[in-house]
Amino acid sequence: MLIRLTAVTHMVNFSQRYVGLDYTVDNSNELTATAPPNGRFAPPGYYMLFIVNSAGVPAVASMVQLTCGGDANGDGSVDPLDSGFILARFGCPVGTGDPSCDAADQNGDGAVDPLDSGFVLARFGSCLGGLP
Ligand SMILES: [Ca+2]
Ligand SMILES: [Ca+2]
Repeated sequence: MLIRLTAVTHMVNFSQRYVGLDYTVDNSNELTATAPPNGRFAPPGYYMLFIVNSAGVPAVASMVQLTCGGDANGDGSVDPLDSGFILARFGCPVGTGDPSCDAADQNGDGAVDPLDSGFVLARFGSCLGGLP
């Protein structure tokens, strides 16, 4: 399960969120959890990732950061600004330590090219917060 890191203001916690995760365990007892399908289930940000045993006892949480597929410029939403970010980086070398080039490779194929803009266009609005 994921529990979002939150902030309380005026005695109300507006960003409180618990997200159950689907998971599988293979023959070597390796557990693989599936991330929420989009930002409506779990908005981008930092979460505590807990594994809970059959008695309901949680392990010590690991901190994880959920990012939004298509959010190339990292502002928390997928919109035309992300396409512009990618367009400005066409041909940018990926995997050489330049974080803006790595972020622009949205489809993860190792190159920053028009396919990355198409990836983002198909996801406009996919990282909006709120209930599913
Ligand atoms: Ca964005
Ligand atoms: Ca790419």
